[in-house]
Amino acid sequence: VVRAVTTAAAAAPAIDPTLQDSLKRAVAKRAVELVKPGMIVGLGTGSTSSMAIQELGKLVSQGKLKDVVGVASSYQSRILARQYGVKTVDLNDVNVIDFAFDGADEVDASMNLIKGGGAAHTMEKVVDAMAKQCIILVDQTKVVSKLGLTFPVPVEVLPFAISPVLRALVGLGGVPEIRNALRKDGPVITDLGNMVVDVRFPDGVKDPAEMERSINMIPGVVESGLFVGIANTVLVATRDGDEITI
Ligand code: ABF
Repeated sequence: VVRAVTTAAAAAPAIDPTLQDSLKRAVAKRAVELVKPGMIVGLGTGSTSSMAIQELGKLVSQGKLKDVVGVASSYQSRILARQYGVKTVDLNDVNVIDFAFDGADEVDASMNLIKGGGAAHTMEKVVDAMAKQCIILVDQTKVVSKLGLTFPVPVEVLPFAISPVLRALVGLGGVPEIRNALRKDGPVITDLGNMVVDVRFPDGVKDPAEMERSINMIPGVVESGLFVGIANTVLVATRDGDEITI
């Protein structure tokens, strides 16, 4: 069942992980049904995108999607694509991406997103923004009335500039924390060699577009995990087995 959502739900309560996985698989399959032979496909990162890459690989190996190539948004998705028989090309070798699928950590009713829980949001943003059609795949726990109330905003930062960036993020009203800073194996380092700072906003993100701009203007910030105006469709799997489009 596909029906339109006109208002955002409040954040849904957590659900059983096995059910959540089956919901992710359902939207992953649905997204891959939209891929046509010959398309250049942006491959997102994360658990839902991984399922979509697997499903894409199945269709490719069945000969149903000839001449499809993927553009990976991380080493993880590139390796997975190779493992499942989906050929990949470098982003710089294509002029356009026909279709991209990707996951998200939070989604609001205007299709603004928080991404970057998997530390891959910089490359994801480039791939998703290049796509003629970008579809975001989530289960209902990710749909929120206001971004940032429960999930922090990830920001990729040049290690060289970490201190001034942390101060500037405090200046924007955030409570920044370097991801895994205190772990024995050190902080998280992205595929691009940078650090990730998770920024909590106690009252959530009031104006996602303005906040995205403000964060990205800080010298030393590589990219923020706020995605505004990039998603064309959000496919939400609900616990009732419905798929809802925003
Ligand atoms: C990536 O994977 C990230 O931007 C996001 O953090 C995460 C999505 O979550 P999931 O693993 O649940 O698909 O897309």
